[in-house]
Amino acid sequence: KTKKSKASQAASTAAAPETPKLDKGELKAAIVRHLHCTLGTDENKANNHAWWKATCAAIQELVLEGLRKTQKSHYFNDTRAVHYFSAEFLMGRLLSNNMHNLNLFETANDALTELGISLTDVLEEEPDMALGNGGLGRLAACFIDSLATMEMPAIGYGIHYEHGLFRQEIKNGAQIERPDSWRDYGNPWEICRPESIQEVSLYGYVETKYGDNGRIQKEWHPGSIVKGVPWDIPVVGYGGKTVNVLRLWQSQSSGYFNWDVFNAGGYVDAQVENVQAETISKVLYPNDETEAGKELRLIQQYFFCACSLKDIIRRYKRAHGDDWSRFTDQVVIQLNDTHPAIAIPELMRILVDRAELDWDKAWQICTKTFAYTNHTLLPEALEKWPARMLEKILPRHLEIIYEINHRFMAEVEKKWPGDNAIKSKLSIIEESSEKMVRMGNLSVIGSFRVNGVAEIHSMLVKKNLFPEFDQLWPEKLTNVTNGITPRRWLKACNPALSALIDKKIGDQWPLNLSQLTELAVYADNKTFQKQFMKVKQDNKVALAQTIKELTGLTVNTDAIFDIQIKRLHEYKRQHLNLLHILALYRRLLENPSYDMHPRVFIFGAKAAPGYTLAKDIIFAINKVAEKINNDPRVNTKLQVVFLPNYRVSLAEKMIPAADVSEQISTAGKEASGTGNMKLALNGAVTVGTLDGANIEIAEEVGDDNIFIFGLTVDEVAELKRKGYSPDDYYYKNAEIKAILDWLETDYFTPGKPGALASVKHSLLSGGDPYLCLADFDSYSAAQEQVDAAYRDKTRWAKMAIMNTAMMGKFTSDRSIKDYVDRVWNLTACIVEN
Ligand code: GPW
Repeated sequence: KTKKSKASQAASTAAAPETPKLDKGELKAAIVRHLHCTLGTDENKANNHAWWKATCAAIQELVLEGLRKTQKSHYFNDTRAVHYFSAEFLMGRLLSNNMHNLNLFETANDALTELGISLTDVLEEEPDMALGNGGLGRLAACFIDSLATMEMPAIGYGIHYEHGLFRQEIKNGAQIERPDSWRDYGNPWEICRPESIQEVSLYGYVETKYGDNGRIQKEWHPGSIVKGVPWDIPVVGYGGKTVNVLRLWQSQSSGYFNWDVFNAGGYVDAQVENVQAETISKVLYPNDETEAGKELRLIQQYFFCACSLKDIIRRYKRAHGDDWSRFTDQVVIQLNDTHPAIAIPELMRILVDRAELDWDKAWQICTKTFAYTNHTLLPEALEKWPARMLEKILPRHLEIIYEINHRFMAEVEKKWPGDNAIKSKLSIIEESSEKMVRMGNLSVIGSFRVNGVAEIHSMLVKKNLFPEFDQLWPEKLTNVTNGITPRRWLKACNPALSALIDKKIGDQWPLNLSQLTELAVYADNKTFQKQFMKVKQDNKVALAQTIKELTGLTVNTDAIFDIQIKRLHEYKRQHLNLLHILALYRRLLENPSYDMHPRVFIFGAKAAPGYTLAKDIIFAINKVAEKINNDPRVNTKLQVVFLPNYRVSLAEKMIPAADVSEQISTAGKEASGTGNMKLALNGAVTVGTLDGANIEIAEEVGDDNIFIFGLTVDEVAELKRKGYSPDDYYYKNAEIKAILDWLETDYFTPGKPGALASVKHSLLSGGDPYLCLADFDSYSAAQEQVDAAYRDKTRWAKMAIMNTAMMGKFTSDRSIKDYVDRVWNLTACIVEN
């Protein structure tokens, strides 16, 4: 038994998880009852899918009880709430998460075991709720988990996509996209709320009228109207006390304009309009970090913002009537990137055109309501919409944006008289050949606070992206470093490590992750090292089994498991990892006794369907993998795995088994990263650049427990300023040259020379925009250090333990606390049980 440390005493104000609301017998009875009465089957006929649904239904009963109590508490206390607007919520599976948060996981496991059913198999039946692309969408999911856990009044608003992110298949090494159908057989968690349907206008024209008071009035005559149908997903906090909701909008034909057509015998024509309306929420755009400029995407954004604002205002009016004076006391809206930025002119339209507030009053309300999170500096990801497109779809909003801009330009003139360069830089309108509306500028101007997602990123937002805005409003720009929920990303996904930690420091760490520092005193303890590394080894064996099932490959579980999992993007540099793998392969061929510990390189990544080079890199990884894995000269030391269809539920299997975490983006390009935090929390050691949150991870774990390599942000800028030429590295570094030339032969693609050439060319004639060649030697050297460190078992165990021990900062509870203190000004609402 260990003594309680100061940290855990301080945390004891945070409530311990409640004793389960049901015992094993009661839960068993509830599951069987749902099998009979909800599923219409019985114990003998039911397959795992039916057992999954029945188990969900049994758990959902408790979830809904919590939801009802939470809503009652929030209503009676008239609480201020945060409204998290996000085009993406990457929730993953919910059953395991909800059971853990209700402290019913063990009970359910026992109950199902007695029924002769494996909980593990049942959990595998659940399709991932993949309504997001990557980090940005998963961050939203972690944040709503933390908000509920911390008992903050909060609601997530987004889109009820019929198809989430595509399912990836690999055929002959290449990515194929298949539609994701996550709710084809029903979703047991969601509740339709027809009583809260909203209508949204689109297209049409604006009429200018003169009111009785002589005021100019604008009236938008829409060309079409669609319905937004809300689906609520309960979000259970850890401990099960607060249950918030994620409200997702599904588009539906309003039938409003269709009646004439319909009655005139136009049954078929009316169906066409239905199809158009229902297209809005059909499918998630699969482009991560690229602005597509597509009309449907803008309509999606406006659709969910307009529905959500109407919903918020309806709820506000129910308590406060037409008195707008308390609106900003009750409502704060967080914009997850610029995707929901159209909410700013929409709120102005409601206040000015509908509520008939004067402009200044309305603007004051608006700029006290919105806060904006920036997640990238990549120019291709900064959203801009053609003014012509806005004019067509949202004519009144374009007028309002012009008015916001006009008034803002007057402010800029006051601050920098006569400086037209600054004006054209800060203007919401970009006066290029095609006039564009800059959603980033609109978001900064319309928000009271703007944050970046890691220290270095926020610094660059201030210094490079929005320096003049920072001068104009020195308090506005700030930092909130990202975080991850330790409930999903340690407790639920790594039960063996969680149990070991519980035994050492108690079971309160999921609520106060800084308590993990208490593990640091055992970092040199031989027994603890053995236990910790035994857990890692068992997790590697389990992942090896998954690899076998998914790819047919048998991997060496004594090898270093080296994992890179994230969307495929040049800036994330999966191809730098690949170059290094090719270097190892070549060294092994040239020198069969080349001294390296066996290593398995494991990738998971989806490429945007239209991103050719990203797909080429996936193809190259698969072709190189095929060759290496079948080459008996090297495959005892080197193996390469590409796991298809990377997603939240696969991440949960990979992360606990990682020895090495690859976080190798070009410095300055990865805003934060969150996979870096998940892997380190599970005892993986990072090989990383000084980019995003890697810098803060290095500060926490210390230089001895991380492998940092590569150019810094300043060095990258300096190299680009001087003029970077990848040819210099190609011609001066024989290994780089040999590897790149190898890619152009048919060695990896027999009979098809040049099949991998695009990867080479992107790094030479393509200019190597992300400096793979410049960082190659440094990366390769870092990997040699990894190899040496791993061979020293004691040293490695200590490093792994220290990574887990020092990750406390990166709980999303801390991120949420920062938002609460620095942005939202919320107070918790204790929900009575
Ligand atoms: F481009 N991120 C993402 F900024 O996953 F909008 N998708 C995106 O479209 C964007 C950002 C956007 C990621 C960042 O790349 C990552 O560094 C960060 O950790 C994550 O957002 C959450 O902040």
